[in-house]
Amino acid sequence: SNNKILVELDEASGVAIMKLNNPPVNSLSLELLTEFCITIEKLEMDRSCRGVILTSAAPKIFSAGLDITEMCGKSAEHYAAFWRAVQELWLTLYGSNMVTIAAINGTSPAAGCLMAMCCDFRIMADNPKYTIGLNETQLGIVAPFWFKDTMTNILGHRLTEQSLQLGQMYTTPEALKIGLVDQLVPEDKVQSTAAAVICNWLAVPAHARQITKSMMRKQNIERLVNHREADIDNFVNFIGKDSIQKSLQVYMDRLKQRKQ
Ligand code: CO8
Repeated sequence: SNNKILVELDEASGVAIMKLNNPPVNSLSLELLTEFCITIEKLEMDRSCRGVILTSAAPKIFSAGLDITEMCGKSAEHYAAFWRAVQELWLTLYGSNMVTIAAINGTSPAAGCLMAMCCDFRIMADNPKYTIGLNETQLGIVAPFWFKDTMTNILGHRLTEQSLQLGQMYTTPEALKIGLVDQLVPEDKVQSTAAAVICNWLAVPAHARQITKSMMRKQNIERLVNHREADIDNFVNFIGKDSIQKSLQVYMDRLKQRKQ
C-alpha cells in the first residue's frame, strides 16, 4: 500500500509537504521506512521540488519512533533488513540536498526525534503535553553512534552525553532552551510557520547552501557508510539477546498497561 506517507508537492513554491500517516502513533515499521526512503528519493530527483516539510498527519504524535514489534521475536534476517532500512532513512534524510524542515506537531521520542534532528530546522507545537528526545536507555537499549553523532552536531558533547545517559525526554520549553528545537509556535501556526521558514532557506543560492550542508554533515555520514555492515551485525547481535528482548517486552507491556 502506498499511503503511509502522504505527499503534496506545490510546484509553484517547490515545496513538498510530507505527512507521516501510520496510525495510531506513526511508528516506523519496515514498510513505512521503505516508503519513506522511496518518497524522499523521488522528491530528490524531481527538479520541481526544492524543499520538504516533514510533519505528522495525526496531531499529538509526530512519531513514536521505531516500531518496537519489528525488534521483538523476529529472525536475525528480519532484524538485519529492518536495521538496513533504518540506516537508509537516516542516510537519505540527513544527506538530502533539499531544504528539510521538521514541523513537529506532537510528541517525538527516539527515532521520531532522530528524523526531526535530520532536518535543517525544527519548529515544534508549543503544547505542554508534547515531549521530544532520545529515550533509548529508558528502554534498556543503546542509541547507535550515528544517532549520537546527529545529536552531538546539534547540542554539543556535554548535553548529548547527559541526554543519552538519562534517556531524557524534554518538554517544549526545555527543548527550545537547549536548542533541540529552533522555534516554538502555537499548534495552529506550525504549518504556516514552516512554510514561511522554508521560503527563507530557499532564498539562499542553492548550490552554496547544499555544499555547506554537506560540509557540515559529511563526516557523520561517512562514518556510517564506512561501518554500515558492522553496524547491522552489531544491531542484530544486540537486539537478539535474551536480556534485551526481555527489556523490550517489559517496556511494551508497560505501554499497554498504562492505558487501563
Ligand atoms: N512501536 C510499536 N508500537 C507502539 C510504539 C512503538 N514505538 N509506540 C506505541 N505503540 C503502540 C502501543 O503499544 C499501543 O498499542 P495498542 O493499541 O495495541 O495497545 C498503541 O501504539 C498506542 O499507543 P499508546 O496507547 O501508548 O498511545 P498514547 O497516545 O497514549 O502515547 C506515545 C503515545 C507517547 C508515543 C507512547 O505510545 C510512547 O511513549 N510510545 C513509545 C515510544 C518509544 O519509546 N519509542 C522508542 C522506539 S525505539 C527507537 O525508535 C530507536 C531505537 C534504536 C535501536 C538501538 C538498538 C541497538
